[in-house]
Amino acid sequence: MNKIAVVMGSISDWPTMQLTTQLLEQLGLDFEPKIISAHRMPQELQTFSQNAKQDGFSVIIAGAGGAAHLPGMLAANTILPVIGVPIESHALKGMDSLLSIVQMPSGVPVATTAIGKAGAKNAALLAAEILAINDEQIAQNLLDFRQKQTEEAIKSADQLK
Ligand code: RP5
Repeated sequence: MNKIAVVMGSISDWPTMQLTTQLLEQLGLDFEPKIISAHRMPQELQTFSQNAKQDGFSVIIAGAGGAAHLPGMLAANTILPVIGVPIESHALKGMDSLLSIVQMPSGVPVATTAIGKAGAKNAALLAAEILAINDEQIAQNLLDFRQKQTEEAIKSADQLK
């Protein structure tokens, strides 16, 4: 339990999704990175998403770019919360990814983050927040993260001198 799947559509998404796994690691969370392409690996997508809950996953983070059907198709096959990260694509700068992830039909939700790096990091934090509801250690790790972030923001004013 409390395991997070970090799924991406292609190895080309890894530089972005690595920001997710780095933050999960920093927060002390258990995660598994995977490449599952909605279009190139439809069978694998179905098998993974249908078994994810019984395989011990609690949250799925899914990053994809372009015609980014991965998060929505994972969500179609599971009631685990799915967080979608729109990868910044070359052609349309991630607007394509964002719109194809965020515009889910009613009944099958995907919690969609910002495009690119900020979204990848926030996906990790959102997953941690979901798990923190029932885990005091994760909650404390998140509070520590926030505290450090605040201190760094305050300290950054030193650079103005
Ligand atoms: C999507 O297509 C992936 O998520 C990736 O962002 C995009 C391009 O994939 P590659 O052609 O770089 O493998 O499925």
